[in-house]
Amino acid sequence: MSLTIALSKGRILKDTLPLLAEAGIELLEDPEKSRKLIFPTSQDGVSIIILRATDVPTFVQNGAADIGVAGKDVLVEHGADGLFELVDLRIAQCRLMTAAAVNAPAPAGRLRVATKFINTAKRWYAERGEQVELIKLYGSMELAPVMGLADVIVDVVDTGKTLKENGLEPRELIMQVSSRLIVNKLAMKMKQSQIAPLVAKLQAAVDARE
Ligand code: PRT
Ligand code: MG
Repeated sequence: MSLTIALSKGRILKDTLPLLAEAGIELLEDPEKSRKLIFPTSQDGVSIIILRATDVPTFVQNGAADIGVAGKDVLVEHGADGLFELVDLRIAQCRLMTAAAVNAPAPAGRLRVATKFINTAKRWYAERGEQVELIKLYGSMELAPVMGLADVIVDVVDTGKTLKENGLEPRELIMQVSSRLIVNKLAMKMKQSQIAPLVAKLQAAVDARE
């Protein structure tokens, strides 16, 4: 039986590979040094595909990948229909926050919020009864307040260095984020004999780190 695992380059790949290795799955080639997007592994029939972080839930949801690793920020924004979130891998930890220019006062009118997390931001401000104007961006969110495009941003923060270097400060915590192991619902049923042991091994590898 074949099994496809969806990962994204960068911190998720880097932090997931040691966990997969503990479950007996190792890459034969370094994806960071290759243009290929699909890689065989040390385990027969198990391959790893490399996607944009935000595309991982889409592939898993539709069964184009059986399993994936995605940040909670991405999962909440995308919605979790058709997939199970089975393990908190506790990797790629960060916080989803609002941020604004240092000491900037709240604007008189409607707050302008720039973010790539449109659904999450909309829900969060709605829960507060705040009517805001949402501005969809795909990257370099930090520039929006600096250039006067928005009053605040909603973005992921780790050390806070990027905010600081751009004259911004963190304001409100929206959620704590870590990466999760997600599994396609149908694959969970059809490939249970393959997936269940893998999930158990990954959970054990995570628990062993506490
Ligand atoms: O980069 P790309 O546009 O392809 O996609 P992406 O940014 O969504 O993916 P990637 O690989 O950068 O991040 C994947 C996941 O890692 C995210 O979905 C988060 O769950 C998690 N994660 C953990 C982070 C960070 N830490 C993080 N620091 N994702 C992004 N960042 C950004 C942050 O927004 C800032 O711009 O990294 C920059 C440095 O952060 P500071 O606070 O340390 O300066
Ligand atoms: Mg990035």
